[in-house]
Amino acid sequence: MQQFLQKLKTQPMMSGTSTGQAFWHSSAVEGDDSLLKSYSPVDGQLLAEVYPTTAEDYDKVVQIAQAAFLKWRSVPAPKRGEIIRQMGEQFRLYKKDLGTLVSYEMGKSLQEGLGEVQEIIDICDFAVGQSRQLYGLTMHSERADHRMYEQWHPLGVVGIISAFNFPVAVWSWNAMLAWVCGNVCIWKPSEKTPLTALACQQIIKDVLERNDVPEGVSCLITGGREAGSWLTEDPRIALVSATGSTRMGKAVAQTVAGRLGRYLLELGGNNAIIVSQYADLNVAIPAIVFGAVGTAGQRCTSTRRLIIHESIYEDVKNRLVKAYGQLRIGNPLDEKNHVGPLIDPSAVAAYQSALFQIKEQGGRLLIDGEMLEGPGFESGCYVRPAIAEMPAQTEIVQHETFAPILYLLKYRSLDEAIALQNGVPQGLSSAVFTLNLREAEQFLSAAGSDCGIANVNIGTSGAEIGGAFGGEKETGGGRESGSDAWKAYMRRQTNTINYGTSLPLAQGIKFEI
Ligand code: UN1
Repeated sequence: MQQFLQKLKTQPMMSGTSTGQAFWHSSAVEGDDSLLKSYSPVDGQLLAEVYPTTAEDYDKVVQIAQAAFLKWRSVPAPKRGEIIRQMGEQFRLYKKDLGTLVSYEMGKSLQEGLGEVQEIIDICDFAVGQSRQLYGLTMHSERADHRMYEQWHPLGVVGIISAFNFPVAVWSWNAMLAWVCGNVCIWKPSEKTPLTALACQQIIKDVLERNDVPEGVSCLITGGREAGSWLTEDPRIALVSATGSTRMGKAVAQTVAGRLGRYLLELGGNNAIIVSQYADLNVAIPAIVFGAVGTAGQRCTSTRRLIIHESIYEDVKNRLVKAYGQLRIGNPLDEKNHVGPLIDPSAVAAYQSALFQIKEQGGRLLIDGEMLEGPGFESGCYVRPAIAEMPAQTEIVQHETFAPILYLLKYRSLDEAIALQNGVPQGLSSAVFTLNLREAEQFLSAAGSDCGIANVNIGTSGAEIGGAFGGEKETGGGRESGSDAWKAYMRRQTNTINYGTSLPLAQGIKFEI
């Protein structure tokens, strides 16, 4: 990885122009204290200082992106797909380097860092196939000698605002599909993980250059909330795809809707697993533990609530406490460890505040969380995953705390369990563990889970890229990644063609002149 970081460092950052085809941009000067600092939560090291994009630079980026769009939209979609195929090859080549950097900059386990790069590779493969399947329907016209069909055209400039927890995969879901659809992209990564974003641009740069892709098809701007608002306020940005908190998503939605632009939101989750008396606990327990402590509870899909049938409640509880006792917390680059750090000290403070509120709201901590100190934990970002028994879905349970806290609740009937599962403002992912067909089908029916993702005998996290990813209610309603999510990056056009010698009007209207 050292070599890889070195390569990133030597990449020139020019002012007022681009760095080759992959465009990342800045005009900040040496010694500028507005530099974005990327600290690793693994060991507290300052990894890099990144120039933030200025408002002037942003404007130039958009102009270059707009010019690129005029060319890129006319490249045949399968040819665009071929370029994405080559990007997939590049990510295969750099999987270990990028996965390690993701793990080091963000703090997730190395396995999960590698898994994240695998998601990029998978969506590249998916997008290649998609490039030959941007299908529209044909319709039978009610008029003689007429043909009707629909086609899908690109939107233009797509803004992608991504979050720290999946610093590269979520960008790739958006960018790869947006590109095969003929759009150009401006990516604003989280200010907490700028280095992995720069790495992605560097990785695809060769492919863009080799294929003479117009400069500006892949743009990157760096900065905090202000840089995000440039995208949301700008009528030149046809679609803003944003991943992050519900609070951020509401602001994005209001601003973009105010200019009647399009938005695609992937916001908070508060994901529950129902553990039925018919569950195979040998399958359920590892799924629960991975869902709750994987990525230190910082996935949108992390398991936060466990709704357990009263007859097996004690058994499940005891097994979980035992499993948590075996968790190894520490440097995520050491493959022996299961749980790495939280992203930064403010995330630790939010976790500590949640633990306090749990006690205040009548909860009982079965495994008391705490911030870990001592050798190996110097960054101040490591915490012990906690389990809390709750008397009800109190205020803190309704809230998405981005940390490894698992709430236990008891139920008697499946109806009651489903009501609890649905009884929160968020609607991303959900699961039931049961071997009972009736229960499984009820959970998946219209009267079952209200989430965008509903699984049976699989946990809430770790979705494959082939399905549409996203959720309902405060999760924002957007769908990314697989299935027909590509449609969000295109505009539909209905075409009616008259190949006859007369002009019949629709609805049989007579109009003689
Ligand atoms: C996210 O947390 O924003 O399903 C994305 C999962 C991953 C993606 C999570 N494939 O857990």
